[in-house]
Amino acid sequence: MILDQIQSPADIKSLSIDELNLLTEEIKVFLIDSIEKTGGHLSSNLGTIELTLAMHYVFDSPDDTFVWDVGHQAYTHKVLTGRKNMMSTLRQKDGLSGFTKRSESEHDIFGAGHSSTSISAALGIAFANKLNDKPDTSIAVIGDGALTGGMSFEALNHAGDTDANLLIVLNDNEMSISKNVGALSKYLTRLISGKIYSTMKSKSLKFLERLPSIQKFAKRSEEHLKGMILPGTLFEELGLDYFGPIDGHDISILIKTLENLKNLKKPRILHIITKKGHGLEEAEENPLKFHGISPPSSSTNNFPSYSSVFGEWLCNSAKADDKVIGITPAMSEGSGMVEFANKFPERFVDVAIAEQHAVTLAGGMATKGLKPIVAIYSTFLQRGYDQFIHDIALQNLNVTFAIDRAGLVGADGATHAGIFDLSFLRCIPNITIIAPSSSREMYKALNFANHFEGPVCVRFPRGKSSVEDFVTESKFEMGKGSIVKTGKDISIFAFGNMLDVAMKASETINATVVDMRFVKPLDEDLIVKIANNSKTLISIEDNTLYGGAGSAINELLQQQNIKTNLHILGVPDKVTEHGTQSELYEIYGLTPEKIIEVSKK
Ligand SMILES: Cc1ncc(C[n+]2csc(CCOP(=O)(O)OP(=O)(O)O)c2C)c(N)n1
Repeated sequence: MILDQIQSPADIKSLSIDELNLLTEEIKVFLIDSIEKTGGHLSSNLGTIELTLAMHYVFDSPDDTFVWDVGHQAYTHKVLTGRKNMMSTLRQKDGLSGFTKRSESEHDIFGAGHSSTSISAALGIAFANKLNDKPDTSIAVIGDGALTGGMSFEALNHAGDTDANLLIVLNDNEMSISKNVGALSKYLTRLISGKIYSTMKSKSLKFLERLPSIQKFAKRSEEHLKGMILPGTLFEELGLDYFGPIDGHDISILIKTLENLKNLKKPRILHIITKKGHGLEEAEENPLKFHGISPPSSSTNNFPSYSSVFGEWLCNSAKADDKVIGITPAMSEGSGMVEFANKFPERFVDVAIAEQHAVTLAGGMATKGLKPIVAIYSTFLQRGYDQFIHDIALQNLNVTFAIDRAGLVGADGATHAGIFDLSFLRCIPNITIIAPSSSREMYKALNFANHFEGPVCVRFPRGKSSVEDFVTESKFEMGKGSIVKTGKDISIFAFGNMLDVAMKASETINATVVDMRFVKPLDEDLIVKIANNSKTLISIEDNTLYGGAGSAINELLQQQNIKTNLHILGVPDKVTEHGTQSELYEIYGLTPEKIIEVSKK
């Protein structure tokens, strides 16, 4: 096997094209086998094997730098840069990250997980190279999905106005997680189908002559002619030289093209066409299913996931009220919205990977009496923070945020952890925040939110409820928590799914357990009453300790001058790891055992 002899990118430089083609096949088999066991982004990685080989063949990493957008398609890069033997640990505790990570390898120049950052980062690197007098090429690899994110446009706008030695490889497979959407995506499709002709600039014409013939996608004379009456590509208008489209699975063409592009030292973009799931029939046919696959199931109960209960609620609400609109930034499957999209296509809005826009769009809709529900992962809401404050909260607009994947998410690790939302939302005026303790409670919370005038966030975790429901008051009342169990001396204020953890602890210790339901406004009366009658208070939340729900209780007790023994459990101020969700809860002490230990102290 050739693959067994590859320890570093240097080892592929002497291979022939035939050997590289063989190596492509070997890597494909290796990745399929490996990802089936570990889980991970299968179809995206099957689409980038040839590109990665060609890039490492032509360029010299780590001097030439590769910035992989999102970083989910960089498995072949990991394999070629000395991490093959660790691929069996992918996305597991103490194992390789599922994304690029600086601490993992000198070849991972920039960490990722969130999309649309690659052009900015690569441009920054190109600037540094220039200042340091380095001839190295800075390369961003970005998918057509990630290109829809606002940051990409900001970076293109800047890059085109520089002379940076920046190469952008646009990996176009016409898919985001689901089918890519939007006008830009349609534009790229028109580019591929040749309906738009490039107005090649004089330098680029010379370049064209050196390209393999398949590259000459339009005859020069025709090119000139069209150039006079048709605009150049969008990218050229923005000041970048545009090349392509070329077949991103043809290693020989890729190498020849990249070799040519290596010598051009200005902002340039190479458009390659790939197929998600390439070479694996099932994945080619259903790239969505194989975008991210889970390791062999370890599911524990039959309860529906929070996301699917959200989807059910959305359908029911939309049926009852024609003002209800569901908005997703490119995450309709993950957010449980597929059925809603099918049943209410005119009220389903996928804005592509555009979280900022999703938030402000909802604000606009709310001014005209619509009831937008923004379904968004906690970690991706970070992208829309100013919009959340400026466009929703300050104007007190009637928007519901269904914040999925809150808390520790597991294998995706730190970049995807939803552990900051309570802190970054709590400090904003006009905001109501609910953390339901089960998926049934979430259903009730969403009903409450939908009938409330003003912005409401309902934040819930990844996966399933550990219990179907705790019997608490059936209706949500503004700012009211609910005592689930009455005990002695110790009282536990539980937020969201941490109620289950508290209840389990209460089987060992004699404690009062409160389902707080609201993080903002807090049930102040209840907290004060309980604080005055307990020796020890414990609060527990799956959010960072800093500025979260426990901090809110602490602030209240301070304001009321109540001197008590409050212990706050939450995620410590650290970059969190990846692993299973339960491993992470264990590591960060969000367990019944930890509550018992604390209460004994
Ligand atoms: C800011 C942000 N929003 C959403 C996501 C979730 N996400 C991960 S990959 C992906 C699709 C990316 O599509 P593309 O860039 O075309 O890459 P492909 O997988 O098709 O190769 C999405 C939406 C993310 N990582 N970051």
